[in-house]
Amino acid sequence: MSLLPILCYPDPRLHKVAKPVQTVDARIRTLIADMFETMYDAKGIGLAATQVDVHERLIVIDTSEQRDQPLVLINPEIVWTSAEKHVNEEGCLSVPGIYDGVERFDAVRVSALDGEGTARTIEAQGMLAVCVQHEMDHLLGKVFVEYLSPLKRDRIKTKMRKLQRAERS
Ligand code: K2U
Ligand code: ZN
Repeated sequence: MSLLPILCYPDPRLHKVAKPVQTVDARIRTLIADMFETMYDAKGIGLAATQVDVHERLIVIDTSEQRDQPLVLINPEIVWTSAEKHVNEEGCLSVPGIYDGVERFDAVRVSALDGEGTARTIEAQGMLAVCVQHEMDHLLGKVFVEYLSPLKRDRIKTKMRKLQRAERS
């Protein structure tokens, strides 16, 4: 398994729209393993393939306390959303150190293929529901800072560019 580099905002590749996975083959299974290793190493609870510069509809998630309940969503589609929504504080492995409120559905039902290529439907509530919606935005090329005001977003862009310049020097 390998650690994969995570794209950092405002990298334009984060705004590419992911294509459906055609076949759950050895390449995808290796990518899934590498994405989990990368997510756990980065202390994240979710990771979208877009964030590691692979533009296919694949998400890995583990919201468990013990970090032992991996969830793979291939070609995920939200098929139901709750009437209720709430604002939750979100962060993003592609926007390190930035946290802000985003309104999400309290609960969602998601149909997807699992890591074996079997069709599944999951009901998500709480943090899992927030994470699913956050990751599915990534597959559409959307980063959570795009829900914030233009002023906040510009300040975040400036901060991220400074951080990346400092890392290069
Ligand atoms: O997509 C990512 O960058 C992974 C996010 C997923 C996430 C964002 C907001 C709310 C829930 C999940 C990372 O896990 S951000 C780090 C983090 C860790 C625990 C709780 C919230 C955020
Ligand atoms: Zn994110």
